[in-house]
Amino acid sequence: MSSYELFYWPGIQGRGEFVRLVLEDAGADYVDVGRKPDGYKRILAALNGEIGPHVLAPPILRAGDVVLAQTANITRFVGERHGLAPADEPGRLAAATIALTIADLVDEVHDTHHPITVAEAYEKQKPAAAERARAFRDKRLPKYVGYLERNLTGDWLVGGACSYTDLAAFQIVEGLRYAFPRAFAQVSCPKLLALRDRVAARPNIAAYLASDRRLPFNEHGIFRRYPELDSSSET
Ligand SMILES: N[C@@H](CCC(=O)N[C@@H](CS)C(=O)NCC(=O)O)C(=O)O
Repeated sequence: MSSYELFYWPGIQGRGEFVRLVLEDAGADYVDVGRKPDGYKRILAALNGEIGPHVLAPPILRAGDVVLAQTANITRFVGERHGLAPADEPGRLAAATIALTIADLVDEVHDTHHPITVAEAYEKQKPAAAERARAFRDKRLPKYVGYLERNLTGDWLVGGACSYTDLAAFQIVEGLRYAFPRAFAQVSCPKLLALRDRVAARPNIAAYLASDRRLPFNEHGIFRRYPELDSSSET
């Protein structure tokens, strides 16, 4: 049996991708349950409490007797077990703080296409989505990107080595470039872009990105390319 089982919806990167990147960089032995033939059924069973009572939504990770959810919590857990986290407590807390802030950013990206309810499709909430996306592009995107940029005083976000937080920052750059190519291009963040390249060049990450385990972005995940939600080309 594998050391880790990741329970996440099939067919999308979504929040599961933040977990996959840490497992892949660590070279961990894991099963992406959602991509197995009975995966969808097993995810529904997990959400029904079958593997533990504390989980409400994917991603969920099982490691032996340990079952946990919440993306930043999972990436911290795996990162700390595999040397992808600072060794000292202040560093660990700083990495967790940044990871939780990135989770907030992910929520805000999600809300650009689902500003009213997750129970209805984007197509049913387009006017609100347009307003929400404008506010996100104008204020929130520059604020979060600026936050990551100013945390980069060295090669990595916390301490002297790559941590799970850097892998999350990589995914943010990839996602924002996919979903908001024009708005993202307008924000200056040379250090964050250099971090993205350093992460992409890590051997296990490079191998993962070239594999069929790395799903392409699509319009079912968190980062969706709806050109009408990006800046217009003139601005
Ligand atoms: N704060 C949670 C959010 C989890 C979440 O919203 N998961 C989505 C998929 S990315 C889901 O399927 N949610 C179902 C639900 O909330 O009922 C995290 O960061 O993991």
